[in-house]
Amino acid sequence: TDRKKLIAGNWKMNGSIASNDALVRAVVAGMKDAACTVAVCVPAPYLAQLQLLRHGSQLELGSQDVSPHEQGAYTGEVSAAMLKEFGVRYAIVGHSERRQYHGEGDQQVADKAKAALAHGITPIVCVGETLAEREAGRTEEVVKRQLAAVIHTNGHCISEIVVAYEPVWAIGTGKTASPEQAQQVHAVLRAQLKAATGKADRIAILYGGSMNAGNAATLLAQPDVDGGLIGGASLKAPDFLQIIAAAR
Ligand code: 3PY
Repeated sequence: TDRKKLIAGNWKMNGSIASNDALVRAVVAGMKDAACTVAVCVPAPYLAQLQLLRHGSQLELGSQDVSPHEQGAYTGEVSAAMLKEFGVRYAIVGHSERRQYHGEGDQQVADKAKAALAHGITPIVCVGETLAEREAGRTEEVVKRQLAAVIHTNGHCISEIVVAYEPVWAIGTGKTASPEQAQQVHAVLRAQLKAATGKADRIAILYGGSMNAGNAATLLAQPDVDGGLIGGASLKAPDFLQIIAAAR
C-alpha cells in the first residue's frame, strides 16, 4: 500500500528536562533519512521544551491524552486547543493504562477523539483485549466494540484518525503479539473501518505492545501493520532509531 508508516513513541510518565534533551537530540540527529513519519508523545509539562527541541526537524509532537471538553471547570485536564498551541499533531486516546487506571470508557474515548479532531489534532485511538478476553475468544468482539464507539461519535471524520491495536497482555510485559496475531486483528479493524468510510485504505493502524528493535521489522512487514506505538523502546535513542529504520 502507499500508506506512509508512522512510528510514534509513547514515553508514558517518563522523562526529565535533562534526559529529554539528550534523547530528542539523538533521535533528531539519527532520523534524518527516515522513510516514515516519526512522533513522540510526551508528558504535557514537556510540550514547550519539545516544541523548541524539534524545531526545524521532521519530528512530530504528540500528547498522551486530551480532554473531551473545550474549556472551563475541569481541574487537571488539558484541552485540545492548549495542545495545539504547542504544535501537537497527535493525541493518544484510550490507552489501556487510562482505561484500566482511570476508568475511561468507550464513549469517553470517542469524545476525546472528537475533541482532538475538532482542533486539527489526529487522535491515536488505542484498542485492545485483555489476556482473559483473548483466552475467552473475545478479542474481535472487544476491539470492534471499542472502535465502534469512536466511529459512531465521529462520523465522516473517522478517516482522519489513527488506530493503535495494543493487546493489553503485551503492554509493559515484554510479551508481543506474533506478527500473525497482530495482522489478524489489524485486518478485522481495517474491515470495520472500510464499512464505515470509503477512505479506510489511508487510515494507519499501528501495532503497540512491547514493539522493540528486535521484533519491529517482522511486525511492520505485515500488510495491515502501518507503524508502531512504542513504549519502553522509545526512551532509548538507539532502539527507537532502529525501529524507525525498520519502517519503510
Ligand atoms: C507499550 O509498548 O507498552 C505501549 O503501551 C505503547 O503504547
